[in-house]
Amino acid sequence: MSKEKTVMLLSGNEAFARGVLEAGVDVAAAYPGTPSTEIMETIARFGKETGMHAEWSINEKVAFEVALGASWSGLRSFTAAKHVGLNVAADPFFTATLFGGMKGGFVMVIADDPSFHSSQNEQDTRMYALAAHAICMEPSTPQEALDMIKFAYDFSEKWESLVVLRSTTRLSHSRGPVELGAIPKKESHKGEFIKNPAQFVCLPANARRTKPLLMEKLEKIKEYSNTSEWNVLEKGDKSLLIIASGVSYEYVKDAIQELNLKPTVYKIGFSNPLPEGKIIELLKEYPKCLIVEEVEPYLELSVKALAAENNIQVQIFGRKEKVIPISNELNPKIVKQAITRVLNLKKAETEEGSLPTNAEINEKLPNRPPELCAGCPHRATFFAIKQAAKKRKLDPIMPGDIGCYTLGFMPPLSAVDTTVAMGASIGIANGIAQATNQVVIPVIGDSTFFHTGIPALINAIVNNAKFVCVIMDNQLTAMTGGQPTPELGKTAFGEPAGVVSLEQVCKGLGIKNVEVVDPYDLEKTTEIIGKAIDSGELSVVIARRECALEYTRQVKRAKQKLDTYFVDEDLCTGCRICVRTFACPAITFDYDKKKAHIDESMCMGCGVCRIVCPYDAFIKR
Ligand SMILES: Cc1ncc(C[n+]2csc(CCOP(=O)(O)OP(=O)(O)O)c2C)c(N)n1
Ligand code: SF4
Ligand code: SF4
Repeated sequence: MSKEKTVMLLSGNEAFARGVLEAGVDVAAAYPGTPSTEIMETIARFGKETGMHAEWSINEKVAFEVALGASWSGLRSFTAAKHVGLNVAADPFFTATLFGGMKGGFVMVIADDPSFHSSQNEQDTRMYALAAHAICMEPSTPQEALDMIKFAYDFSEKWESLVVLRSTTRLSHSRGPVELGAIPKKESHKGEFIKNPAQFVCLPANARRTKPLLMEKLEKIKEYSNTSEWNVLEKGDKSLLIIASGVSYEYVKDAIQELNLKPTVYKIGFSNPLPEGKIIELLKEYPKCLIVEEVEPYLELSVKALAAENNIQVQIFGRKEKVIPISNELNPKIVKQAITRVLNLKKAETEEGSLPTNAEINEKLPNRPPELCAGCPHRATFFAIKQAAKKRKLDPIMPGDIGCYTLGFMPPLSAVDTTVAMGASIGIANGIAQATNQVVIPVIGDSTFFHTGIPALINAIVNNAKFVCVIMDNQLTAMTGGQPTPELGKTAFGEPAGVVSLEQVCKGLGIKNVEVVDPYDLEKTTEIIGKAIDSGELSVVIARRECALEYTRQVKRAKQKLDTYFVDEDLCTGCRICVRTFACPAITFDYDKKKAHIDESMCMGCGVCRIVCPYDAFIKR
């Protein structure tokens, strides 16, 4: 009797996680970042019973090194990150791909974010793979995400090479039916590191020997790529060859169906090394070729180079010809327009049938700018910094960082002057403090401080940079959904773990002025920040208060009531100080009555508005 298949509707990220479990991975390590976060979250939810080790590492570089160490010890290992996370891990990544020696399969998923949905830039991980000579694959659907991961482990072990799976936001976050396989039961998740300095000591002499070997290996893998089952040729008519990868392939399928065309489509799933022989063969057969891909012209540059090197007379269309936009996500409509232009079809044919684009949908939706939640402790900390500066008639420079508190740049707080990359607030503060006589107050979250803030603070100590570093300590990584920070003492599985104290770290570095304040105690926080400014010394103020969203969740889970506030209209003078300067989203202003108003369904009862109002009009219910 045949066994029933189990099919589930999974997001791409859940499918990656399921693939990790089905591949019998022993060690998984990651640092959160949209759009990759849910991969590790899912592994953390279901991985414990397999006996594997799963961890939220302190940053992507450490996560990569944890996985590398495990792979070199003969275990199947995994890491995941958002695209900019690969920048943080780039140093060991480049060397690990050169040296190889993966005894246990080592697979990493890097999720790119075309359209900058939750990122400061658009990067194309395929370019990294090319530069680092890493094997790279691109799934198009959640089913492929699962299947490719399992394949990638066998492949990684066969070639002793790291395999990078490139995802994008649309694949990571959209759902599709996925046929599940079995999760193997393993006796042990322990390996053995067998010493081999020629393989694992990445010194120049070893690297010189390793590089030609790597190039030889890649040539062999290129041969494999030409016949790989992940590079799929869908033969159509001779009018056009379309080469596409990742979710772009899905857009191509929709577009040609809507246009009722049948061009030939070559879907690239094995992206580095590319199936060059197969591409050359195909280019010779078609008058026109359209390249459909997201972020950078990775395929386009290679295909054009292959055509030129081999004197193939084919017109190739992509970004350079402005047929495919140079930035942002694609969609079926954009692909339809591209095909229409390349084939000189009538324009009207592209306008019918397509779903509206994101931009078209957004135009119709009410504008809701992102803002700090009601009761967010970061708002109170920003307010205190501003108050302390105002009292001293100062306009401090406030280099900001990446986390919920980045939203402090919005008016009326307008309290973030720079944001570049995780940990950059303190680094940039070093630079501005050395370059100017201005007062500098970098603001950084607790998770970000542990991630990459600490070296920049050490840099300030050893170079006599003077500034007041404010660590906004909400006790978790709020922006990516509340993962634990080192202060929480919890593993990814929720088990008890060691704790690292922020104040002890700062004091241990030798900083004398380290203070811990509660931002809800606005007066005290303002006073302490003021004192730190007056000292003219390198100081750290840790503003510690739990994330308001997390607190609200806990109260609701415990079926308790929040202590909300309301406005006593007899006391409210209509001065608007609360909305003009503090701007908690639970507070609005009724222009008919000329009174402030609290939406108690939003209020979480922090009580900070009570201190902000000069007329004591905010009353606890
Ligand atoms: C290199 C890199 N990795 C991951 C991210 C995703 N990310 C954005 S902010 C953030 C941390 C936020 O935590 P924290 O600093 O504690 O601030 P909070 O959001 O809790 O206020 C993370 C992981 C990123 N932007 N860049
Ligand atoms: S999630 Fe938490 S830290 Fe982020 S804005 Fe809301 S209250 Fe503030
Ligand atoms: S108490 Fe005041 S500041 Fe706090 S959440 Fe409620 S309205 Fe906002």
